[in-house]
Amino acid sequence: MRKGKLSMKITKAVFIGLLGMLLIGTAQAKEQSFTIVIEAIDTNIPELNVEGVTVKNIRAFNVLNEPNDLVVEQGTAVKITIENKSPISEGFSIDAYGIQQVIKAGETKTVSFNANKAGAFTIWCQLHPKNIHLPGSLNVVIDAN
Ligand SMILES: [Cu+2]
Repeated sequence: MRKGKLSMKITKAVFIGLLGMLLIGTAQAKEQSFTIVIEAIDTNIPELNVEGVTVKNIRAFNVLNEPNDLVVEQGTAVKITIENKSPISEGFSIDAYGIQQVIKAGETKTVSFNANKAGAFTIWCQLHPKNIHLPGSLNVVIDAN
């Protein structure tokens, strides 16, 4: 009888202990959210001479992501909301994480992934030439703890 009661008490204590560990574990799970705005800076080239041909009033864009650098600790559940303020569709790719999205003009999309690979990874637009689209970077750093 007595022995039975004691083992039940231990079980209860162990259960509470496990529950506590679980709760602490949940609290320590890393999550990070970012919002990236794809901005297009309108550039007007008044006159351009290419191979003897003069072209006037050319509309061009420089596209950049703001912010362009994201830093997270390895193992973080990352959620990125991408807002496209460019007048045309833009791409959003992070090759190492298999991310490749197309966001239409004025559209917002969300990507979620677990940053389980450490390193510096280029965030780029797969739709347009790299010289008009400034690349960004996802830096996954090793947990200091
Ligand atoms: Cu682009």
